[in-house]
Amino acid sequence: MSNVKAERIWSRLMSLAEIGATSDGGVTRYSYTELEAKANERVRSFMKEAGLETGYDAVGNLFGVKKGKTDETILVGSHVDSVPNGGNFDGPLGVLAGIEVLESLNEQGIELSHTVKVMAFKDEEGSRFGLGMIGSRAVAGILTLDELEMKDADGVRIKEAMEQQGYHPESIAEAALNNVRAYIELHIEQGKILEQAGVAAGVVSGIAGPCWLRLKCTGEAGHAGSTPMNQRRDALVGASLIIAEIERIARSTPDLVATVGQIQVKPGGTNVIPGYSEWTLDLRHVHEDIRNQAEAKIREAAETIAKERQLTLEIEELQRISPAPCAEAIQETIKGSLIEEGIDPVTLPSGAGHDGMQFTGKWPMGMIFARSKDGISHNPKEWTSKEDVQTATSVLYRTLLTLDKK
Ligand code: HGY
Ligand code: MN
Ligand code: MN
Ligand code: MN
Repeated sequence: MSNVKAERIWSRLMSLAEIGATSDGGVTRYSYTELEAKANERVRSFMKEAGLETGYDAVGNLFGVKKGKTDETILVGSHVDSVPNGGNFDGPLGVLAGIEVLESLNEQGIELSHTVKVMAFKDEEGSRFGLGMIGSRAVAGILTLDELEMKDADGVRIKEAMEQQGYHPESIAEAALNNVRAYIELHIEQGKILEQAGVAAGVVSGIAGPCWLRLKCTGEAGHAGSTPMNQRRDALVGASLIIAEIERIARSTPDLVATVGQIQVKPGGTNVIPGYSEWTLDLRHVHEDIRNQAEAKIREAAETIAKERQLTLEIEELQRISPAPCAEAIQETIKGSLIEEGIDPVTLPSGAGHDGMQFTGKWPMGMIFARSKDGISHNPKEWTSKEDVQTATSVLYRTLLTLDKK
């Protein structure tokens, strides 16, 4: 029995949901804002209740530590930032479950060989600046000063936002960790596989790699009434034709997913032919070569359409992360934990990106998924039952104890 208490996780989840709550029960919590700082301080209070040593690293990743007999560290983590009007489980469940596991061990007076550090990584979602996983990149020692030049919708650069929150861009290298044994993350599945399999939790085989682009079309604004159709350089029509091609290419490539999540049109008058359009593309696949081939086809189609429509096209790369395999040994450990919990192990890929991707090649990474109701996520209707929270957290507890013995 793991002795973890879902009730405690649940009340903390609901408490955290108050910070950045939206009118329809969702949450909007962007990185390096006062709101996120408030959320981090609330999580920090939970870490203190759990008897952990707490602090923030050089980029503002919040951490809570349970000292072990050795300094070799097992990292457990996730994030508390969100997408716009997201759900209340995506990220917080993993952080709060990690705290609960350590609190339960402390309550039982169980000492571990390894030191365990539970972390709330900064800006996993990339919602504000377009660069995701800022905190875990810094922990992996791969965050660059160039990346801190990326701007939010108000033109505020990441480095300025960091400074506003009291962090120093020039010291980001200090956040890099070493002497790490492994990283494990509990996260909601955000899909329907576990629900269809009828199980509360599962083990992740690997994480699909996202490539984010921003495409910009420039044509010519004009009068909607007096400009014949064959004399227009309509930037929205250009965007629409390109997006239709993206959809066609994605639907004809098995397991590829392509999403246009944001689009802007200027000047935006009803009677004005759009002279400018820009939109984002989120392209993913568990195999990098298939993703890259699809990207090449999309780029070619976009250039052809822009030429035909006498538009200028600019394509900006926002982020490109390679797909990340989960360590076989940790997958086996998680399967063992699932069996101890009386669950037939279901192994599944993650279409969603996660902080653990940044640790590929650094230390072994593994993920546990908790069942998502109707597979909904990035949506206020995102939901995982308290019973499933109990089960998934017990699987995390067992996995940590087994890893600690290795
Ligand atoms: O975009 C993602 O896959 C994750 O939610 N950051
Ligand atoms: Mn997410
Ligand atoms: Mn997430
Ligand atoms: Mn060890």
